[in-house]
Amino acid sequence: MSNPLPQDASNSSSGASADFPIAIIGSGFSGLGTAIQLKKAGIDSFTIFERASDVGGTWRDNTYPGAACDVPSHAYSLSFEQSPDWSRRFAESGEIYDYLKSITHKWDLRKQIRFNTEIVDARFDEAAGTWTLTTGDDETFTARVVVSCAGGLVDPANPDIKGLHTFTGKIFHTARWNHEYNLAGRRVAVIGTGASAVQVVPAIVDQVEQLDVYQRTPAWVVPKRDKVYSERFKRVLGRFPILLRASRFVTYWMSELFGPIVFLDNQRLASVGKRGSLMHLRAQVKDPDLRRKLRPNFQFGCKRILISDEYWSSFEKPNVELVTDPIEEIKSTGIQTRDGQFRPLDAIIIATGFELGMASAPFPITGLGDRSLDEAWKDGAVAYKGMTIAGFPNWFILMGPNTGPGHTSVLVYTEAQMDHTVSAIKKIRKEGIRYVDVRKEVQDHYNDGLQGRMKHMVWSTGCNSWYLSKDGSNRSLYPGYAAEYAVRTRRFQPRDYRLIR
Ligand code: N01
Repeated sequence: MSNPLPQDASNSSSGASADFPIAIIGSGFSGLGTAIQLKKAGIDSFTIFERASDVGGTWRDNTYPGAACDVPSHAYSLSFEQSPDWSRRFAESGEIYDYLKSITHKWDLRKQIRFNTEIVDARFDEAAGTWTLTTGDDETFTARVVVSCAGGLVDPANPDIKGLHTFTGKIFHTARWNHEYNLAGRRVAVIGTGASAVQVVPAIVDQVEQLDVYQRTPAWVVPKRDKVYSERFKRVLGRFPILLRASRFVTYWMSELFGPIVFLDNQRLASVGKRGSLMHLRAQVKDPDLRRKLRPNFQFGCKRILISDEYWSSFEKPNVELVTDPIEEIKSTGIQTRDGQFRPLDAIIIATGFELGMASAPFPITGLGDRSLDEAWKDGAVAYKGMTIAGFPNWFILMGPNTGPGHTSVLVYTEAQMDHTVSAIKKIRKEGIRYVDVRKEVQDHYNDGLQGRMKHMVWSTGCNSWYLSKDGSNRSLYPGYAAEYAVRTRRFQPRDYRLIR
């Protein structure tokens, strides 16, 4: 049976359509932020579908020791829900999770969230202008608009290493940390040296007996300069919110100012970042042999820049070994590298990132003319401004293709997407439009421009990273300033869409 979503409680006061069910998929930053913006616009007729049993997305799932954001919290929080209470410059995962729970509570969102409800299929009905969503329990719901906030870096990627499943010790991914297992006194391996590893390695190094870090590619690391905020500082921020806004403003514009060092393919600019990172390496690691192994040989910014004041120095500790010889095989009691060396282990921590393949389309989605999104995206994920896809009307994606930053807070992008989506919903509702469908030629023109600019970006300089699809194209990041993306995205432009009444 197909249940309509709840009616809009605000309809009578807003004078808008009495029945306009909206489905939001996911309750991380994007889903909660969209819900709040809808409420602020007087639209209450939404239901959030969440496959887990709580809100929080990434920050509910990533609980590994050391997990924290790498953008200062005054900027890595919603601009319309700022908090003076962050305990430190770069908040740890638990504090961000608490922040997300607190805004959920403040806006009384839980009653509109269906937890433990995974959407497994979505199909558009052109005549009715509605989406039918099917859950894992085979329930169906109809919605006029779907806002997909399913997130990009969600499902853990396990490495394709021979013998991975034969290991008889403990083995777990950073994004599914095993808190029952005590690492104290154990021989532990970390596979991978990306953003997750750079945080977990220093956090566990002093607990374990032996730590082997398996590095396939070294990463550029820059100083973090974290600091704890005093109670007095937080009180002042609480009393004078303008200072909080100023802190956010400075972080935002500094990131924009230095952004080209990180995102442009420009040797001279990159050398500024590279020099800073190499100075950091020299200060952290005294052993020249070790420094040589840790020094990246690809352009600064090509992979995500990592920030840490403790990662590189961890390798000078007597219980840590940096293993650069490729892994040959995982055996039942340890790892063997290609040089024939076998290192016995009690536990293996997989820090190899996330499955990105079809991040914005994690289940079958069928649009106009029975066309599936898999089919539409067979040559790669494309969307207009990363949000709407021709042939998939009234479907909005947050954190969709080419909307990630390499240099600043992703929330700048998602907030612009929330504004765009809410302004589209307001128009559809007010004018009784059956559906809006982005014009194919507008979408193509936008993406041709985007991919043209991509050639001038550092991510295209030959390194391998999760930013790139299998065919080498970049469907992840936005090739430019966050401010530019926000300005061109914030408002829904009806002329870019077919408006079917
Ligand atoms: O994953 P990654 P991550 N054998 O893909 C290696 C966000 N994030 O979880 O470089 C051996 O960056 C791989 O090696 P290589 C953030 O956006 C944010 O660390 O491909 N090694 C690499 O070293 C980030 O960018 C935060 O040669 C293998 C590592 O595993 C994104 O999540 C914190 C391998 C994967 O690095 C992903 O970060 C954490 C194999 N078969 C994450 N396969 C913060 O905000 C892969 N690797 C702080």
